[in-house]
Amino acid sequence: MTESPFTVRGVIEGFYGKPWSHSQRLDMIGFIARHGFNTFVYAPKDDPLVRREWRRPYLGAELARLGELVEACNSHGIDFAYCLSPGLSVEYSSEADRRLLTQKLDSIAELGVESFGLLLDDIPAKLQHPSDKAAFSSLVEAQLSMLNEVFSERPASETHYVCPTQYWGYGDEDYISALGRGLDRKVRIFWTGRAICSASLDLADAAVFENATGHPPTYWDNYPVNDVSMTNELHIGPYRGRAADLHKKSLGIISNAMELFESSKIPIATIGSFLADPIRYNPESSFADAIEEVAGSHAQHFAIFADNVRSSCLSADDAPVLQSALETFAFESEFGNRATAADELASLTATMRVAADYLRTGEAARSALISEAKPWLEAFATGAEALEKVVQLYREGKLNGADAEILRGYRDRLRDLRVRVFGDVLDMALSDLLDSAENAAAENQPQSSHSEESAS
Ligand code: LTM
Repeated sequence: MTESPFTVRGVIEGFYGKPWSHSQRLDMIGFIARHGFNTFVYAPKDDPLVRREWRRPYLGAELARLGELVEACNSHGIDFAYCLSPGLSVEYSSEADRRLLTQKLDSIAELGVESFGLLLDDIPAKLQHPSDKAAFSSLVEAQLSMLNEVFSERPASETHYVCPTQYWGYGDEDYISALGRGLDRKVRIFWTGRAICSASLDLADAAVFENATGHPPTYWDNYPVNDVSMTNELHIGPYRGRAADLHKKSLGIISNAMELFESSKIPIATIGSFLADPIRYNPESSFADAIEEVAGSHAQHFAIFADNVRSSCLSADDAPVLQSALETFAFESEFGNRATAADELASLTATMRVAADYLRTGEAARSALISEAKPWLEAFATGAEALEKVVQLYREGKLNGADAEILRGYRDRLRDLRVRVFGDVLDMALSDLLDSAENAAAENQPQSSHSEESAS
């Protein structure tokens, strides 16, 4: 295996939602080590000791569990980075708060941790405490004063990360430029790219960031995370849209995972393949390999399901195989061989139905990966049933008749399920069929009532 060109190859538990369990974290550390990563960043937004109650120290069992994570990382050659998010309540100018930050980092350093992050994302963008307003002229000045004092007192051998308050954009905005210029060059600055969840990351943007801040970006890549407004999407699709030469202007990539632990492993495995060899990385073959590994004996059926839940900011194709079958059907039924127009769609639909039935019963349904995906799987099963109905109505010559109204029920049920499966593909196809049926019905209406009206 050739050596990865990326210095930092990580996964961050940095999502909003129920934090992973201790055993899941241990499992993930082994998993990412097998996939060539070298960093695990501990930053669960809803671990109270990380954010809301950042001043409270780890004690007893909580401290011991962190120690076990550090040991697991050490034994797998993974750097464990511990992060604190004090920004909701910190008084930047307060000596007492700075001391508490130092003490908390010290207590974790005693476990053998040598990498720390101070995260200032998703916090008030203005100074809040009167003392801070009196002491500083801007947020960035306050943050630099605190960060520089805390970091300067730490051992030179430690690695330090900072997540800025403005962590996405063009990379040369006033705030991020001042923050970067004010931090020691060794500090690694997180950046998510042009957007919170960026469709692409490229060398030109990385260069803008580096020129403005004096630091190459360390990408906090918000994929596959699906928290907050993305909870209706299951981000299991492969990694895409990251330039193969990104390592030339960035330190590396740290992928923010989903609360859905097993599902996260599929895209994370593809991210591992990209980081290991970005030039030869092939999203589709990496995706197939990842499904094979994570879904195990259920992989064949899971792959059919997974192909229809690709929607994310990284993917323009929602359900590529279904999209193509529906396009063939639409064309052939109008301009081609009407007798065989539905054959491809029928065979795909049958495969989908078998997969849905298999994944929703027995041992498959009980597996952690598949039970996590249950809401999406239910929608997938409903969609497969809707497509079977389309094929049946077509073959019976009823697709343009009153019977097509049944499709409205399926479409509305899928909308009510509020999870994104098939992207827009199935909804648009069902809506088109309903429109065509309505138009056909209108054309077939006898003209009599109309002519009676005009006659009177
Ligand atoms: O992205 C960053 C730096 N912070 C938060 C994450 O914790 C969150 O998981 C993602 C996705 O919603 N967005 C954020 O703003």
